[in-house]
Amino acid sequence: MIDTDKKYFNFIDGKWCDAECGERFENRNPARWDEVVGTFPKSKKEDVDKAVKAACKAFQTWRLVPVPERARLFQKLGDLMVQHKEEISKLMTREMGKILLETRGDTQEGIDTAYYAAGEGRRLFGHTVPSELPNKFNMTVRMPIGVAGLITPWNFPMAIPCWKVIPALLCGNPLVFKPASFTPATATRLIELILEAGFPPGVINLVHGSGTQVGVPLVQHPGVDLISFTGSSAVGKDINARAGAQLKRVSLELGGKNAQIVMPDANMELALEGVLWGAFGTTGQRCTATSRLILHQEIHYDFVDKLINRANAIRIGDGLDESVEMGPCIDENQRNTVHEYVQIGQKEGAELRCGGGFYEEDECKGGWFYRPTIFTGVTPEMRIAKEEIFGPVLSVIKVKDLDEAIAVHNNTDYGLSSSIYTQDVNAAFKAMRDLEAGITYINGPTIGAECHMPFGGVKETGNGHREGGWTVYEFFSEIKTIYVDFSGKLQRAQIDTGKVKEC
Ligand code: UN1
Repeated sequence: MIDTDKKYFNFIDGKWCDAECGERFENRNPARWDEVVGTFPKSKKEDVDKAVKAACKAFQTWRLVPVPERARLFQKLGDLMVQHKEEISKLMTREMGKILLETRGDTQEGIDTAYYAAGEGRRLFGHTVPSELPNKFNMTVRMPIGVAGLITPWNFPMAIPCWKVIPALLCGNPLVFKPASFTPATATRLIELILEAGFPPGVINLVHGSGTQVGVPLVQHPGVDLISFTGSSAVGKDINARAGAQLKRVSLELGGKNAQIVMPDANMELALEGVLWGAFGTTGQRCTATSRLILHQEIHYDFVDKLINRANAIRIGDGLDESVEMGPCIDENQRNTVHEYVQIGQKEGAELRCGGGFYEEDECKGGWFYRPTIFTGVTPEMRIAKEEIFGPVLSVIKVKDLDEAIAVHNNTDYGLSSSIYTQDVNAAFKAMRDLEAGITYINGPTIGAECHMPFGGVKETGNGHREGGWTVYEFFSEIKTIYVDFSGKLQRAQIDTGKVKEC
């Protein structure tokens, strides 16, 4: 039995609670808009203040817990997530629409991140470095920073919160977590499992609500020491300006306009499967989605022909039905944005080859479905070739050789993920070097990052930090440099040096 219209709460200072104002907002299923998944506290600045105060208090004890002890709790969390994987994934499909196959992958990415942290807690290495003076010892250690403000998007409701919550806590930072208001139920399940795993309640504070009412006060709160945000470049710039005014450490994971290049020597079936998965997986609503296909002119005609046939055959519907291949857009606004871009593409002179409209057949009338859409004849200057659409729309650009493919690829403000299909090792290495992106796939689609590898982009995709892998632990900890002088006398660096006696 599906539990609809459930009442969810904030979690502040160890207690489940409503917003101070008592107001609530609804979360609905984008595949069946009349289904309310739950109601959530419509929090405001006063709730953020309470949460930050609780996190500041918790910092004083949490920072002193040995890192391997913190890590042990992540082993338990991973086990609990494995146990609840199916239930979490179904809830996620209901609240944001992507198909069950993908929400299971999303939950798995959270599980992998928890187990990775369980091991990382026994590393969190510093350096020992020789001193230039005798009887002196130099080293660096990694210290917690303070209260972490975490703001996450709706397209990966479990994986992305885990990418932030888990390393923040492992490094000793209590947190205030504001999940996207489209996916607050999955976020709440994560917090419930974290508590069940045995984390001390004060270190985790969950505040539901909008970007303006909760996100902005969180970013601006002087008690918050670092911010990690994933979302649009426009919001990222605003956060950076606000947090930068207080010199906070900020990690921004922003938009993308990712492309797959296909060369004539590529394995065509593989390239075809790759672009279908990259462009229409998650209904194109990934920051890593393939929204441009850069095709060599020699294969353009045949490739496009096959691609259109396959795109037209994609089964659209409610993601809970295992036979469905593509779910809805997140809401009506997003579907309208997608459609506006399709109209822009047509006005710009691109050729609409498939899709291009709402999908409202049979059982899909009550949801925000859009047909897989492909444009050919796209030129690099068109808006559909440059702007992030966040929907199932693919722009195909024809090129004459590898140099042009790379130039076209780089002709965007973004630089997250990139891909090339080729059997030519020279072309592959040239692409690895010259594609302006934080991630390059050879013979794989632009989506599919693994949790133990650095994740992030260049240009307007971010501000240089990386999530995932060992690199995210660098963001969530501060390096402290320590000198221990056991000579018993004043030794002056740079001055009392150069006195090596004969041995
Ligand atoms: C995102 O789109 O915001 O590589 C993250 C991928 C996923 C993560 C995507 N593992 O597509």
